[in-house]
Amino acid sequence: MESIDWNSLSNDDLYSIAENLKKEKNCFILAHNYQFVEVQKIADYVGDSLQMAKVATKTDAKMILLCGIKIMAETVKILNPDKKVVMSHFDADCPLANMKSPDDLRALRKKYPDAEVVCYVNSPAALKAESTITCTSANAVKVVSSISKDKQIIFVPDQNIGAWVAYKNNRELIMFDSYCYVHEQITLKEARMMKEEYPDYSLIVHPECALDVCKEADLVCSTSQMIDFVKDNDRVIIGTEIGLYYQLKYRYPEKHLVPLSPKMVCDDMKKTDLRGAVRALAEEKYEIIVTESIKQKARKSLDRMLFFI
Ligand code: CIZ
Ligand code: SF4
Repeated sequence: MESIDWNSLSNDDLYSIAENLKKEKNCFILAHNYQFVEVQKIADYVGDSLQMAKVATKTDAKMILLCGIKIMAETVKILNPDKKVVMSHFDADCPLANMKSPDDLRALRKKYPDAEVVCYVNSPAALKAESTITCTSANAVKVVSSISKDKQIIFVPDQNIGAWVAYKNNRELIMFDSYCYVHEQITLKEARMMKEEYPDYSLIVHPECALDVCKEADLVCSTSQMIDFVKDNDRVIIGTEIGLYYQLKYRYPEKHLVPLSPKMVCDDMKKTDLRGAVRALAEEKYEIIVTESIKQKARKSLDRMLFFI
């Protein structure tokens, strides 16, 4: 592979190199819902972070290439400790996940020593290791409602999902002020303007959007739940990172879909392109390593959630 001139290859060349390398290396490729469609085309499975981690436990491939961001690859590694997990890009990660450190969470736990700590899956393994249970955007409301009313709850790291969960469960949560810049930038005014422009469309949004935008939506859900919704419905405004809109347009070209805003682009999710993904597969450079003690503690928090669903 050393002598490949990567810049000279067409997409067709890259697709065929990827097919050969997958077989040669016994590698299973996962791509997140927000990835470019071209990258999703080389994947054996496309989904949200939890779906990817779970599917990875079912393959007997020796190696997994994750096209997405580092924290998702860590979750895959924790649930698949015996497999080599490789990332598609050396520094694609989630700014929301890294706004606060495990030390910040330890300080909060000190202040509220009896609180349960619920950690949204978009977080580094070291933060999950400091929590009692993990949740995803698909089950956050349910996970929190399973916790006894007399318990205080620390919910990290995303304050917008936290606000949505608090609103749905009618209870207070102790939170960080971390947020996802891709989703939080959407204002209520913009959401209302789209509804006015497309009055017969459903508005579906991700709970990383601000609470007032979520309240305006017909459905607040994860990306996998958005895909299920579009399968059964037409005329939908897609309120999440733009990659999901492109994936849905590709899968359902006949449907009437519009993005809530073309501004909803995650720079880190877009660091991986087809060339980079195939090169990462060839070179296996960006292996994910999680230390043993963090792996064990984070696994407990993840297992509690998996048992739950
Ligand atoms: O959990 C994921 O994959 C994310 C970040 C989005 C979603 O809700 O599916
Ligand atoms: Fe993180 Fe937001 Fe990008 Fe998702 S869209 S990876 S939450 S910054």
